[in-house]
Amino acid sequence: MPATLRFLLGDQLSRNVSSLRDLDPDTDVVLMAEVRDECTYVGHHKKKIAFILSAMRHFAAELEVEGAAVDYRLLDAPDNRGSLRGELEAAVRRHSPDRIVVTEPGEWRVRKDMEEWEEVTGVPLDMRPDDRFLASRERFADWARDRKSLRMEYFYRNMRRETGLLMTPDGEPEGDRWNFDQENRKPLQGDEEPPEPRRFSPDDVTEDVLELVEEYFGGHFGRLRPFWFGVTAEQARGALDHFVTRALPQFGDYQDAMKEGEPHLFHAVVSLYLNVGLLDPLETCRAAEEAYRSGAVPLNAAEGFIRQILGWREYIRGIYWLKMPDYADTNFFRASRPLPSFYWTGETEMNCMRQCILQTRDEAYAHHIQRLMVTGNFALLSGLDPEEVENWYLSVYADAFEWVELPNTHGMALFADGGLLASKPYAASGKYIQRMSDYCQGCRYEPKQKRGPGACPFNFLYWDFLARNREALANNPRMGLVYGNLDRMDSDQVDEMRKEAAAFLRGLE
Ligand code: DLZ
Ligand code: SF4
Repeated sequence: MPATLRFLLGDQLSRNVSSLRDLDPDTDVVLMAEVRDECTYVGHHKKKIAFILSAMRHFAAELEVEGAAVDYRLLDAPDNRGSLRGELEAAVRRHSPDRIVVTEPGEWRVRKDMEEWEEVTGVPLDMRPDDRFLASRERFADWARDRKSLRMEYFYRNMRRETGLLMTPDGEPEGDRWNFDQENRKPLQGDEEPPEPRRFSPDDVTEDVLELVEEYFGGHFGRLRPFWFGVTAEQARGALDHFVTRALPQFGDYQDAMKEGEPHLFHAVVSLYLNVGLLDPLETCRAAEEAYRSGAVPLNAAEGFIRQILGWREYIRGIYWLKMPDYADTNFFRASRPLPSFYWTGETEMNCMRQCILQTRDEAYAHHIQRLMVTGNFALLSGLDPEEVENWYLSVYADAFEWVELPNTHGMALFADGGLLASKPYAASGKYIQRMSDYCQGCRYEPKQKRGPGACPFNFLYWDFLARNREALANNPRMGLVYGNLDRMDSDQVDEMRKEAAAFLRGLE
């Protein structure tokens, strides 16, 4: 019988993903391909490449145990074509399938390529919806239609109603409130003892991949070892359960806090598993809900965690597909400054930046506030080129795929979309970082000082950003207060800060 060729990508590692749902082990072939193009279209962090390739190998082995025929293409096979399309064409020649089945990919770039696959192979292509998400693209588009404001909060409430997560039997939100965001912003007191995330020792399969990554991608950013990510669905579930019992109770309070030497604090570190299909989003939310219902965790923790997955993650992905490809080209502030080299080396005297960058180098991880309010905030205030900043985020984080990275960086951090996602730019001075972290204690700069030697760059850059972009922002009702503050400042002082900012920004180049 002619075969069905099912081409599974490296971030689609779910047994019930749409392309595998009707898998017939007797007649079908599952194609999985390690390819150089996917490892290098941005210079991914070494840990990220190792994670994806090892997870792919483990997933292929599980399918084989099930009896499925897997045509698994190793990166270093002498005849590896180096691209998804090249590998598909070669597999079509090997298997002569009568149809190709795929799940639509998570990135526009790959989707455009995929749309040509039927023509280049001459084999009918069945591209199925990506059901690793709770809201389909159509469902999101329906929600967005005719809406003036696409704010996440309203979408999130719909998703709560639809799934019943944290809802009472009468259809009301648990605790009579939808959102406990105000209770997610405590700085650390100093005596907390954050648990470590669940770590896994590399098995032989992962060891092989680590050697491969060192050999082929040794020049990429990031430290490869120690490598401790889970690489199977079972390990990912173990990491989730570990988080729910150890860290979730305090996750709510300290979601936004930052501490030197504590890259993970009370965070789950499961986004990488969710984003390659090793964890199911609904199951992940249910685990947090159960912990709340059993009295093990407070509501602000369960709700804060569920909001990230059921609200934010789904919303961001909906926006990506609704607005691409034009979305990536917007540049509201016409920002064009090149990304400073310290984003790759960590060699800067700003301790907050240094800590967040070095941690990123070591762990391929930073939590949302480190990404948004430190490295992202600096990029916003300094007017860094959105495309360069986006490539950095897409490269350096193990959980980064364009569907999530682009709206998060372009819209949330850089406000490059002019306010589609955020009602105002997440611009902040050194005061915010001082309140939410202990970074300033180890810094050569003084977070309270706005100008003169030793002034925190986030301060003069903040006021310069506001003054520089007055025309673009002054009509934003949520900016009235800060522009009022700027206008009340002594104009000579403002001029001096702006001169310092200009000198500092020149120094970046
Ligand atoms: C990110 C990534 C990497 C590093 N390597 C591979 C690979 O070798 N083979 C593969 O099928 N997928 C890989 N991926 C994930 C793809 O880049 C991902 O499927 C697209 O970005 C679409 O989301
Ligand atoms: Fe960052 Fe300024 Fe604090 Fe230094 S003083 S850590 S630059 S916020």
